[in-house]
Amino acid sequence: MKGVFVENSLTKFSDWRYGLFIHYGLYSLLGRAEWSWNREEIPAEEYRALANRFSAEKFEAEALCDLAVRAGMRYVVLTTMHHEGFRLYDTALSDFNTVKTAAKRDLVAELVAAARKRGLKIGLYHSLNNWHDQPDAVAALEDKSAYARFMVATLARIRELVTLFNPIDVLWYDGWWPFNAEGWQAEHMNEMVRKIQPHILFNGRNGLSGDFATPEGHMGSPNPWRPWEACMTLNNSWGFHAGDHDWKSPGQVVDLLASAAQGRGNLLLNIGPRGDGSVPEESVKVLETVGAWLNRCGGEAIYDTEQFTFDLQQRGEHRGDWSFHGPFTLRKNNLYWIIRRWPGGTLTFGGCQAKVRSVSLLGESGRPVSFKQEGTRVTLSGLPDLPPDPLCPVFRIECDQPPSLYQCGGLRIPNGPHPHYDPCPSDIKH
Ligand code: FHN
Repeated sequence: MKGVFVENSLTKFSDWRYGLFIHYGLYSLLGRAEWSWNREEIPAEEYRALANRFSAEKFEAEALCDLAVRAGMRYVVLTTMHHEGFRLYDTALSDFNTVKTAAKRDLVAELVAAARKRGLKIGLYHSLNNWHDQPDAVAALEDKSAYARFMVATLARIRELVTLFNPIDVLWYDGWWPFNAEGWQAEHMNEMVRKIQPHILFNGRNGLSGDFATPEGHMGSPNPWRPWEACMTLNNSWGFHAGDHDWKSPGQVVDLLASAAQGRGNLLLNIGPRGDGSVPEESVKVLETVGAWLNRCGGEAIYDTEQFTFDLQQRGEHRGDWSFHGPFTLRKNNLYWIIRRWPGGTLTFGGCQAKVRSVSLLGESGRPVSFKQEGTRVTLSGLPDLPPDPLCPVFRIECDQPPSLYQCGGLRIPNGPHPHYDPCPSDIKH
């Protein structure tokens, strides 16, 4: 199927909203992120020898999936094999894997079982690029016979993966360079996989557009009517980096979630376990803090929302945040205001194209809030000087119809294709 979004019970993809991305491999032992073999030109034998001390003694699938649940996440995506070619599962195609080396464990099988036990959706990341096995993609690009052998091996790996782990929900392709869809035989690849798992979803990273767009490092998709999933690091590294302490704050993660909620997209937020499999405590703390907020008051504003973007200029960021206090999200007749900067006293927003019926503060108190509406201008009053939530207070603004917000300069995205509207400016690549 050419990138047709497969609608079935497994694939209400945008409802998943929030997932845990896990980058774990031999590179984790080095602590210099996942490209260190390539960037440092480490000799192949020296890199391969890492497998002899990759014991993964603190890799605990149950604890990782418990963390995902506490974080408020609904799915997990694990790297089964990154570009380094080291498989975290029991493959018959290579001994370069965690069962035949120091760990003596099938880490993918452990995680899939733990995820299923908790009702988490499961995505398996798999790199098409493979720096370990020969011929590699570079040789394949330069030599026809090498290309034929490379593709036989690549397709065999993909076929084995989706046969060993069946059913899963997403096959998360990565490492798509240097080939295009034709080079990867991507139509055949996807048809081969769908013969084994008809329900499975593909991201758009084997040269085809896949079932969902896959922005990386930024929120939002150029085509607002197609499912999308933004993958983001919690610091600046996918694989564990001992020197990267630049952790996003819980408030910044809330901004990312609000952006996903506004655009009916997903946030796939990454952790990079250390070489022994343990998870950096700072990343656990951020995930748990945001998870507690989702559970306390934020979940109603983040999950099961409708598309809501009213400023074309900010479309790429899906911010929909004209107020300087925090982003809005939308769910049926309710507007949600996530307050990231609490001024106290009163809060006002303009451009409200619906009649407000009531305003309440989400969370334990759930108390009603005084408000007045003058035309499209709404003012909430009687607010305490200090924010009533330790992370981000959230207001539910109940309206007489699905509200839209727009003001001078900001426009609503049409609810569907429009003869004069260009949803995908040519400067946006995917
Ligand atoms: O090269 C990889 C990178 O290491 C990381 O896995 C990201 C995650 O989306 N994908 C590729 C870069 O786009």
